[in-house]
Amino acid sequence: MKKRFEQLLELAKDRKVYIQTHDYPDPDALASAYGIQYLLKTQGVEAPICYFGTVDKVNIRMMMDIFEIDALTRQEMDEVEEDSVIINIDCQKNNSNLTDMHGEELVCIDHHPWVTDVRYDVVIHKIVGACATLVTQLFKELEVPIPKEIATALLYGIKMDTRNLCAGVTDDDLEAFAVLHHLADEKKILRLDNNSLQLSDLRAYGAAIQNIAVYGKMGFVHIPFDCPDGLIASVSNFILALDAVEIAVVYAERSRGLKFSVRSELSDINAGQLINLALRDIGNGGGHMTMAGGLVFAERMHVLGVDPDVSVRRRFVETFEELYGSTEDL
Ligand SMILES: [Mn+2]
Repeated sequence: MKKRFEQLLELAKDRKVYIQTHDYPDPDALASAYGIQYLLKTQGVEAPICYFGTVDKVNIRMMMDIFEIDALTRQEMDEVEEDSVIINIDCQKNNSNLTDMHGEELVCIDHHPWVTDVRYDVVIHKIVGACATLVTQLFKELEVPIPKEIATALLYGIKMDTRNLCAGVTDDDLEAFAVLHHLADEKKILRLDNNSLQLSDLRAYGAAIQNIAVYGKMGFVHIPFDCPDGLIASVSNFILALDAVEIAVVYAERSRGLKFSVRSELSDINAGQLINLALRDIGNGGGHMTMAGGLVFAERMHVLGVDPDVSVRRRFVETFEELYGSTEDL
């Protein structure tokens, strides 16, 4: 890891460097970007954080305020020079949730299953619960002390991406958690934890309560308006809390297509594979065993016919049966 970070510094010589998270970044993506930004700064490299999409979730906005995380404006992103070095963090190029920006994507730091065929010059990748875990390991290997603010953000990133160390957590995450736990500001973590919902989010939860359809142990929710990725994921977790639902499929309208979040709490059901196959000819999808996301492209929406909800449910049920047998046996 240390060597790869040195390669990254080599790339950064005489070139501008930018840290790009996926669109609509979540706490793990922002915390990881914030940590890498600090690490680079200790080596004399200034690297602004940038992302497409907006941050509308209240806890993420609060996170940016508390830690004074700055991101480039859209206009500043448009002015990025083509020979700049882009670090993709918590995502990979060609992911449906990563808009292409100016500059060369030469570095990737990510914890999701490797799906891209893009050849990065430097890759720091391991499948763990949170990208913040990899960033914490980088601090340790480089023997750079982790400031309190950074430790707090990274800890929050790990908590959020592993649902409080309950989902997709690995030994690496637990080790990182133990390191950060001693350094972090507990009051700030509590403040962030206790303010994750805003009034406008209730519309999406309302849609979930009204529209939920359960097939076997699969719960489907169509949120009939555009909403941020983070909120779709929260609604997904929300319906997963129902005892009748073991697999959550939640989707919202996005640029005339559909944006998906899938959650599985059954250890033998792979959420990433499920969505990847269910949307194979109309969009894309992928992710972890327990959490995944995807997109139905606007230009392929017509394939879903007059009743897209029925088609979506049929696709997931059929894919499920193809992979695991009857949904009744769940
Ligand atoms: Mn992540």
